[in-house]
Amino acid sequence: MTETPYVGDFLKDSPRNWGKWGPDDEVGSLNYLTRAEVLRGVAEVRSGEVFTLQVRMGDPAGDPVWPGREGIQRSNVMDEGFFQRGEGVETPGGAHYSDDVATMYLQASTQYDSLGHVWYDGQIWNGYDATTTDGAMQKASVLPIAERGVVGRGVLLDVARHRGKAALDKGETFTHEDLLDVARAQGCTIEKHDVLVVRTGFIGSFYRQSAEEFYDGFLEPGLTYSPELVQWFQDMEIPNLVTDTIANEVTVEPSSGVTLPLHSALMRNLGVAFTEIAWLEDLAAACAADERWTFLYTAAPLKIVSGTGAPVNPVVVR
Ligand code: UVW
Repeated sequence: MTETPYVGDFLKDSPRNWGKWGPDDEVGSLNYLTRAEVLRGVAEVRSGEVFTLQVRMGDPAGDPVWPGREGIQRSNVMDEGFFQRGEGVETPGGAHYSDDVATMYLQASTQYDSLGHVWYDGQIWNGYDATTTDGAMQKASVLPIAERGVVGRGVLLDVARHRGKAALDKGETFTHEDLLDVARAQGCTIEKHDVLVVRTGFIGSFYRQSAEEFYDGFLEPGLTYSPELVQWFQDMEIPNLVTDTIANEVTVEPSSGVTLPLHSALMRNLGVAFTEIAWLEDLAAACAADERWTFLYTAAPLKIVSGTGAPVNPVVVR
């Protein structure tokens, strides 16, 4: 049996955008989303329909998360019961109020990863030293992405629908060539600087089965690494990859056995922003109904100082 290569060796010739936007850059390929790109996105709006792409947080059915993480834990710390028991602090005028406290993994809902979220060889995005992650991310945290915001032309590529499935199977892969085939079949084009919104149906399937079934032999479907795919992202100057899977790519790259190599090749090396666990079922149904697959994509994760990532509720207008 051949040994799984070290990711640094596996990606040794992979392109990098470090320094392209200066030595202090923390938002990477989002720099491609200039004002002209915002207007290109706005020009896609036709019907005024609005779609929100976040999954529910704290759903009684459970929240889809990477194994080892858990969904948000939310509890009331103030409600009418407190006031009825005389434990609430009455205020002049007598209005009552509720309060919640929540703890969560920042990657435990629809989220933006920070560009420094994954690394190898002791360096994160733009060449910052990996020790800048110690204790709190001093570089390439989610904050600069949150403060910038993400607005551009989005294109939905519905791989599941193209393959005639409600959801792709565990471990099922596709490439950038497949994305181009999907676009052709949908009658749309992927343009330079588009936000790629890729549907596998996998997060939708979470809500149709038990957690045991969903996590059994956990192996998400998704894009799979090849040097050609990475070069295509580089040539197309893709700013943002959005998918309805927990980690945006097939869990284990089948030919090498490397776990999540696109996190390193695209996020760490090219600075592509990753949006994961997106809810795409409603948007996909609308796109299929009138065969319009492009739209205005907008998003801004929460402004969490030093966050490794942050929840987000992207808004699409079509
Ligand atoms: C991991 O870091 C494992 O995945 P994600 O990008 O979903 O946070």
